[in-house]
Amino acid sequence: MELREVHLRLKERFEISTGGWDERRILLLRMESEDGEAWSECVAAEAPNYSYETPETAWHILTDFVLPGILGMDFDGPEGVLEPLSWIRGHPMALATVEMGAWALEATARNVSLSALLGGERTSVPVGVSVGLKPTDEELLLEVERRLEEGYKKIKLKIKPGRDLEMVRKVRDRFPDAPLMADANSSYTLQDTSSLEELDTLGLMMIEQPLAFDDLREHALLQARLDTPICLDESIRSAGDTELALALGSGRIINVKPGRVGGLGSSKRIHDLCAREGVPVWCGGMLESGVGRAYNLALASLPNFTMPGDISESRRYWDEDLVEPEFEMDRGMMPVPQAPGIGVGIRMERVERLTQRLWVKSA
Ligand code: OSB
Ligand code: MG
Repeated sequence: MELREVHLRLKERFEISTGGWDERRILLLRMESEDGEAWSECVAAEAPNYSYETPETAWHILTDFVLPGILGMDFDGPEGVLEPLSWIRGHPMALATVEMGAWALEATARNVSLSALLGGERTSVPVGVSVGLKPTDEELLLEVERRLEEGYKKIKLKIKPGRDLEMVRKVRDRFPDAPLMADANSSYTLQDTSSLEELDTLGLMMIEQPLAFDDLREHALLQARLDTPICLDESIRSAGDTELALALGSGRIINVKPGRVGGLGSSKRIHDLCAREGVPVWCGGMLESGVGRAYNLALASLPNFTMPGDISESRRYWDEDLVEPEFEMDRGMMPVPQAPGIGVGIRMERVERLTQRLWVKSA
């Protein structure tokens, strides 16, 4: 096992209601077994502004507990790696790093793509782009125009109190038929219901996580007041949370991020549950490098991922990605890697050059 921290500069600053990113601190895990090797990515954000995990907490949990807890052991299948770790409370992004890598190892061993192993049914998927908060509306309009020209099938606008109604209305007026949605990253409370009722009139596909990151009850009260579907992101950490959210009516769409929900097995359970309930899901993103993106695309090839994911092209994030080939879309459709395992190669010399720390342990 080899865990490393790689620093990768974003082409442009990305800002959401709770903070911003200029650079990613990405943890990359390489696991080797008798079946081959697999690379996976930890998606924890640099600051605890999305969830409580950060690269620092994930490094600690991975190197002190998770990796030593499974090193040298035999497993029947990918999800088996979580069993000896089931005593660990929380830290889904750290745990997902090994669980996802185990799926890739299994795919490599069976000589199939990760998509095929997961039960994916499509070789390309519709994708969208998440557009961060901009200093001015003019800059936002320019970026939305550019992204629509590039062919993205969903434009997600980040919003926060004070950068919402007027801003979104300008975008809607300029692009009357565009597939627009808004993501608040938990920056409103029920006190803001009247502003959110105004957003409700702007023809948005959905409003993502308007209320608290750990809430389901208030989202249900808000959803009852809105025609626009609420999409839950931060509030959903498991299939259990999803069942509760659907029972309460907290939202009508689920954003699935494998890191947030503890891995691909958990993601599949959420997918299957939502498919049974007739609730659409889509795959969210955490500004991953190409390594994480390969996993997201494999997951998004499952049949109930009916809405475009936040899975943008490599060049939307980086001057140069960590994988080859880089991810490129064709008229809003992104090819799902079909080669065995995650289906993309690691640019090793670039990864080595960007590595800030390395932890290595063998059985
Ligand atoms: O809320 O979906 C979010 C990025 C970091 C943290 C939270 C979110 C996001 C995004 C970016 O929206 C999606 C992407 O392009 O990876
Ligand atoms: Mg979100």
